[in-house]
Amino acid sequence: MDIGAHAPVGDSSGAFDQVQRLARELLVYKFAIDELMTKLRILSEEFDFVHQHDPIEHITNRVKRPEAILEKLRRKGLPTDVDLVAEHLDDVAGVRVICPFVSDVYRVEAMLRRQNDVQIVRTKDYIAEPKANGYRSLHLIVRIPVFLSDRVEHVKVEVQVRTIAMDFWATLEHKLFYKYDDQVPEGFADELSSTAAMAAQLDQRMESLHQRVHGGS
Ligand code: 0O2
Repeated sequence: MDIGAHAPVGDSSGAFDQVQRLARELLVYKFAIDELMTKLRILSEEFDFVHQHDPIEHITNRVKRPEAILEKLRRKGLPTDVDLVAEHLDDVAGVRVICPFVSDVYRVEAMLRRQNDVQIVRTKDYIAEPKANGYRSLHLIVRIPVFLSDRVEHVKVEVQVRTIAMDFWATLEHKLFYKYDDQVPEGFADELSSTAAMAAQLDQRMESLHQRVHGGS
């Protein structure tokens, strides 16, 4: 089914079928998010119980809107067939994990890696290697099994793990510059990367205070 195509005028049942199919496709991503959220909540609560330190501050999630899926497929020059969405897009399902300290970001990654039913498909470490504009975060593409009434689907989820400082910067950068569509005016770019460096320094200092208070945990 091409989600970019419009059903012929008067073909209301065809259009209904298309919407139903797309809705069912997107439902599977919601289930994958639900499973991952449960896993992360368990890790958060159990680690806190054992070590008196919660490595997760909060978690948000979203399933990409159909219009945003279409827009991204078109922008990348990819087919807008609903059956190919899973093949072409890694971020239809997204989970964002906000951690207090940088060490917690890697702790969460390590705990996810230890789960047998979580396959890590790809890792992008923008903390070790920040983007040119200063963006920092750890991105994981994971695949998890979702058990449906008649089959098992292995669904991809993009997990962004970052500190409060990284999230503060990324959220404000997005608010300030989204309208420039990657063409940020020249003076702004330097100012922006210097604020990112300040956020990174804040993370380092907080990490060192954390190590003094909590040691290795
Ligand atoms: P949204 O609304 O957050 O989903 P992709 O563009 O995903 O096909 P790419 O370039 O490999 O492939 O993705 P990458 O670099 O892993 O980053 C994708 C997501 O990371 C973005 O999703 C943002 O959420 C976040 N991100 C990446 N770079 C920046 C940045 O410079 N600033 C901010 N604020 N966020 C960033 P989307 O799809 O852009 O949007």
